[in-house]
Amino acid sequence: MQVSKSLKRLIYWELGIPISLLVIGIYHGLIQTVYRAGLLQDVSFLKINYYQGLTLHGVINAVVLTTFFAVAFGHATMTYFLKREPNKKLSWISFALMTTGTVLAAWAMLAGKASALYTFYPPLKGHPLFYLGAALLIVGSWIPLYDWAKMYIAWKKENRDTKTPLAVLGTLINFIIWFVCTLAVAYEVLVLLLPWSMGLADVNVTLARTLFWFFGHALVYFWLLPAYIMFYVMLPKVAGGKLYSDLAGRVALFLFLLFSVPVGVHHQFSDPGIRQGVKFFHGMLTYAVAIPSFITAFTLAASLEYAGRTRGSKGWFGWMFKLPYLDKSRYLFAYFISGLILFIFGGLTGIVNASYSLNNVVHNTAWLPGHFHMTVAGPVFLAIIGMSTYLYSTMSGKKVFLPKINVIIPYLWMIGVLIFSTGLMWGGLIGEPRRTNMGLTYLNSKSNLFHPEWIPTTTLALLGGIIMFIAGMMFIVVFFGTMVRKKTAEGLLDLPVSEAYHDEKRIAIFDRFKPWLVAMAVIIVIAYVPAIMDANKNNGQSAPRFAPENPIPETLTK
Ligand code: HAS
Repeated sequence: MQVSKSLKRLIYWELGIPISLLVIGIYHGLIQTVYRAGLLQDVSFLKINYYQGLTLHGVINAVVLTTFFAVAFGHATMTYFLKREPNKKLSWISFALMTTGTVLAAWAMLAGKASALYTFYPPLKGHPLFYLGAALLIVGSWIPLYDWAKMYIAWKKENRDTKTPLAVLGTLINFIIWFVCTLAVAYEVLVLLLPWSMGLADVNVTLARTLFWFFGHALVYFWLLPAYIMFYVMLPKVAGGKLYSDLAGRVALFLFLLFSVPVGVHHQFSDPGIRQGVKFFHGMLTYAVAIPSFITAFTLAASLEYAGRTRGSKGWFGWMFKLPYLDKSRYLFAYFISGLILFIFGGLTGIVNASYSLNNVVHNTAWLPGHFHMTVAGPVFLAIIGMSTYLYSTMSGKKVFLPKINVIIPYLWMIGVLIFSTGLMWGGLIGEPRRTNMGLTYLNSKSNLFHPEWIPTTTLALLGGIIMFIAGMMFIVVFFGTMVRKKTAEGLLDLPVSEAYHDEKRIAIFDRFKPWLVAMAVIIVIAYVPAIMDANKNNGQSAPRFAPENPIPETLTK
């Protein structure tokens, strides 16, 4: 479909800004693996401190890129499926707020004044402008939901008995989850962290962490759902088949609405301030939030099997060999399938984390980044970069630069992540810590803390990191190479849309938000009221204080 120049420009900027920053984000990922393998034995490299680099890596890749992309992709899907464009003024205001927020936070991080990591909860403290930047990025990303809801209501009035398009349902559900979960982090930032970082008040660390994780786990589904929309709506089509069941997609999306938020305490199993019963309940709900992903795994596998059989496959597993893995004209398939293969392992390791007893073994070890690079740096990152190239190239009418390279990038990235995460998880199981500049100590043969058993694990992670870096840079070349090409066709917003193999008839409950929103609110209240009460009571005032740059309690250093 033809869309206005203003919308095109908006989407290009919303893709282009975070992808430019990605160069810094990816570079700092590589440098992390170099420090950890003991090849860098210093507190900083090229004047950027270890924790400063780690903060830049996490904030750019996991917060800025994902948020900008979700908004850009939301504009594309809502416009395409509802056949109307978002309000231009509001969309540009949202963009301006997000960009200002990013600039403020980037300044604070680059100036070394906010090495508080991407989770930015206390006791690590950042500059007030870092928190203000985070708040502006979030507020800016709220605006489109208001606008899209209006577009949806107008569409619904004209199409009362038509099923809501799956991509529209997914986008609205995703941004409702985002709105609800960011309320907690907005409160944390504005009421707790800003006054604390300006030296005006003390902070309740347990409460701040609890509010952060109210946001922090729902955040991972905010990252995931745009990829899920692509998998349900586009993957079967680009694979040459059909979506096995449309209803399965709807059920999965509504289950995410119910269970994405009330699970955050599974990040706090080791926090002494929160009682066992709350941890147990959040643990159970964490298993519940895995169900929509299991539904997705079976539905997508059935859809891919159908595609393989349509292409003439035989036997039980023959379909796997008939899919268009290296088809340059269907390069989105390569990005999607590589992400899905990684997610099999990312999902399974998530279930390990969710188990209270197993969590005691892996918490705060290198296992964790092993898990989350097979999720957020797996299906999420690959869907984001594949779709960014796709959206830019189709909307601008420019052919993809280096199409042969473009189709192998996701496989190279997948191999890199598999090696990298194996190194991290293996290390984690033998006690290797996460978020630690190991070049200074554990991987430094001159230190009395030297741990030679972590040499193979960190070397493996380094090897994976180098491969990921190469694949990441190849993507940057393809994306910006496409941008500078000449236009050869009319630029259109054109998304691949799958037909459903089972197109079940409309069921009212899966086309209405109200009952689900009420259920969502009830579960959140049950899960979080006791957690917040505990956090308020056990504020950890008597716990020793640490400054970010020094691992020794402040009381002992004064
Ligand atoms: Fe997680 C920590 C539990 C999913 C991201 N997670 C993290 C952190 C991040 C993260 C960033 O319970 C670290 C935060 C920090 O810095 O401290 N996670 C889970 C569970 C799931 C899960 C149960 N996580 C994700 C996703 C993420 C993500 C998605 C990003 C996008 N996670 C945890 C827990 C912790 C945690 C604890 C805290 C640990 C601690 O101690 O700190 C589930 O949602 C996973 C369900 C997924 C599946 C997989 C389905 C498979 C599919 C692929 C099918 C493949 C096909 C292809 C069809 C059940 C859909 C077949 C075709 C062929 C050709 C083979």
